Amino acid sequence: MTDSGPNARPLVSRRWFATGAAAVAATLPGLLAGTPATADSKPTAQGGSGQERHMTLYMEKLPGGQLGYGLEPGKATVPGPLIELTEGDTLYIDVVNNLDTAASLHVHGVDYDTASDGTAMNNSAIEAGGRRTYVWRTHAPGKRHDGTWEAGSAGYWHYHDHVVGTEHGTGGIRKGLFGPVVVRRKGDVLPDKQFTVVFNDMTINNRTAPDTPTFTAVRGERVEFIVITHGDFFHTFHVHGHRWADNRTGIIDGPQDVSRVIDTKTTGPADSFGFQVIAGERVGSGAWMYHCHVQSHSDMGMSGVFMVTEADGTVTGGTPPPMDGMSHMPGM
Ligand SMILES: [Cu+2]
Repeated sequence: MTDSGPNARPLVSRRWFATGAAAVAATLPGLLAGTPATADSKPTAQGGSGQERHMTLYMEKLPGGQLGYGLEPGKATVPGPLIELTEGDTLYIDVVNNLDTAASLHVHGVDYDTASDGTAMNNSAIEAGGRRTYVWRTHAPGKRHDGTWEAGSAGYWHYHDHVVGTEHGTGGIRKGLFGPVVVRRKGDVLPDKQFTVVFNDMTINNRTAPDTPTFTAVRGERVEFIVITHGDFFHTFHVHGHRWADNRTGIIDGPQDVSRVIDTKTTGPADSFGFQVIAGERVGSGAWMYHCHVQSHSDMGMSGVFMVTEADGTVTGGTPPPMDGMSHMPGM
């Protein structure tokens, strides 16, 4: 499949983003800020002022015994839709359970009370055919009364069922009831494209090669990978030709930033992380492999393609042309 599939979901999340001022700001930063947008300027996350948002999520059966979350009836996907927030936002999610079994929505990383926990233990699951509103809150970093700092909600997180199969949602997760969450800090750089990779047992997004997602980007585009792991195994996410900083965003603050720069990251069940890279930066266009680097896992199909093309759709392969706007960098 190509990125017209579920992993083209940035468009979906942008669309519901677009119901609030944040999306307009994200689309037209220069206009709103009163400064002209230049080739070098990138949209950044706005909001963070306590916006309230609403969305509806449907839990549905998919072909092949899979289950999924979707934004419309009949449109469920594996993984489910990307949900994006900016620190300070509150999200009300009206979840419709169109399954023939109880199921739920449980989230990592954001603030919620037990009524939005999504487990049978505290009576926050949804019976078959029912619906329930879950409330996710987020906050910016701040100083506590004792002078210590409290971390903000920003990060790469995820949601999943916690009911189907066992009280831990083992069956629901195995069949596809999971999806990505990105919480941004005000001012974070926004990507041009977003790709979600879920290592679920011995699959990527419940598929194995050659049916794993092909992610496509034009050289120079800012691309965001969101990586989530589920199931019983530990994996090592690796993407060829690209590297990132092992910090909250994957981007370094400057030449003195001590963040470790990596191109492989070990990840275990319920872990999530993400990062942004520039597609083809210093390496050019072409077919770049991404995969689990546990050798037996990649051999069993945990592998896919990050396809970087030139703007006209061609691929240079071999010698990359210089990146636009990089000629001022030392060493170029
Ligand atoms: Cu693996």
